[in-house]
Amino acid sequence: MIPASLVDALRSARHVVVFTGAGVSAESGIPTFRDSLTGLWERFDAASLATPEAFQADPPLVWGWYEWRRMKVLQAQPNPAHVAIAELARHVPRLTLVTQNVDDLHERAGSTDVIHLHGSLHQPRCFSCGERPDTPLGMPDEPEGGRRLEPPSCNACGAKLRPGVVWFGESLPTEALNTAFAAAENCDLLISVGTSGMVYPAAEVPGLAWRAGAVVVHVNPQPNTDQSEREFALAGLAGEQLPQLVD
Ligand code: BJW
Ligand code: ZN
Repeated sequence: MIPASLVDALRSARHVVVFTGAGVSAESGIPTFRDSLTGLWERFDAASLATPEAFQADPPLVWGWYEWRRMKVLQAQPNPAHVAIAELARHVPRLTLVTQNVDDLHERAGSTDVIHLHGSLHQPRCFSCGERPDTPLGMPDEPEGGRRLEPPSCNACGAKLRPGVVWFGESLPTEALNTAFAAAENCDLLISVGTSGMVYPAAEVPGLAWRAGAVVVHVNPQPNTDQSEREFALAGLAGEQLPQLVD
């Protein structure tokens, strides 16, 4: 059941921010990071895969693992949660979609102008000069967990390409982060979907909205917030809760 006061807040909102994490893509078969048993960091060591130092130490290990992840995304389809968010954008005066996800399932569900705080699996760039290749990567064929795979070389300088994601210790894209923070501070309602809220500075987004006076709702089977005034938790799967909210 969606609380009546939340329905009212959604009906009257002029600017809605939707802030998503890995949980929004879980029902598409994309593993999250920190869920017990199925989370990526339960099975793989973040420090040896998701840092610039890891890539420098062993480029084929890191590239092959990301190619496996990219393959899983290419094989996946948007789920009812992605579709509901795209639909919501057609029903409110203004919607800003901010995602921490490196997949393209929001775009494939029909969302536009998606703000990717942690980059994209689909936009590799040169580790050395930052140049992006002009031909897209092909369809990878990777076993579970990936295999060692030599990264392609940069056309401009010959150095290795790296995944276009934001690793631990790296700065988030400045314009994306500024736009996300400004939207949070200017919205009437923020819907946070499927995130553990553990990774900064992205995790600041819902709190910024709340402190600026917005209504905040968390959609998560394991809500991780103490609810306060103007704050709701819809305990359940994104693919079930969001279509109900948008109806
Ligand atoms: C469902 C569901 C269903 C399941 N429906 N829900 C302040 C304090 C402490 C540390 C720091 C700090 N500031 C910065 C740091 C360091 C660090 C950090 O935050 N560390 C913390 C882990 C402690 N941050 C950084 O390093 C960031 N950079 C930075 O700060 O730069 C400044 C700087 C420069 C130089 C030196 C130092 C600082 C960069 C962070 C980049 C994070 N990158 C990753 C990997 C991306 C590449 C890749 O994909 O491999 O981004 S980490 C990983 O976590 C990924 C995600 O986007 C991110 C967030 O995870 P998310 O989405 O919340 O997923 P989960 O798995 O955690 O949660 C899933 C949730 O879904 C759960 O709650 C489930 O219950 C739920 N769920 N099924 C709805 N069906
Ligand atoms: Zn280069």
